[in-house]
Amino acid sequence: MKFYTSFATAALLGSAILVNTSFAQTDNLTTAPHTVTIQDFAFIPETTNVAVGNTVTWANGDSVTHNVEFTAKAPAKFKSKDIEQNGSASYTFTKAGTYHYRCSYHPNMTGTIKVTDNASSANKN
Ligand SMILES: [Cu+2]
Repeated sequence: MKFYTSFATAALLGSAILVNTSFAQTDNLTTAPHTVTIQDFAFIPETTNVAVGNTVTWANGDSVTHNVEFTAKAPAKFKSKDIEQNGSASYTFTKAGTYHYRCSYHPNMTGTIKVTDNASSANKN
């Protein structure tokens, strides 16, 4: 019996680690900081799912200056300051919806933030 319990605990721990790994890859863990990395003229990940109230930080790993500007159809207006190498800018989402954005200096650099009303639907992807 004792052996069985230990085995079950180990199995649970194992699946918890697997779950955490998949969250990290899809950036869906709403309690984690949401960071979009700017690298090689691209936003990585291209799409990030968050919940209302979450903050997304864009961190620039390029040597070139970039920024983040929501497109006209986004539920809110935002244009970041210039983000220089190793710099970052953040935005806290207060309205649900789909936010397409781009770097206004390099309009082919695009990304999306999907904001849902609550944490449980954000986790559904
Ligand atoms: Cu840019």
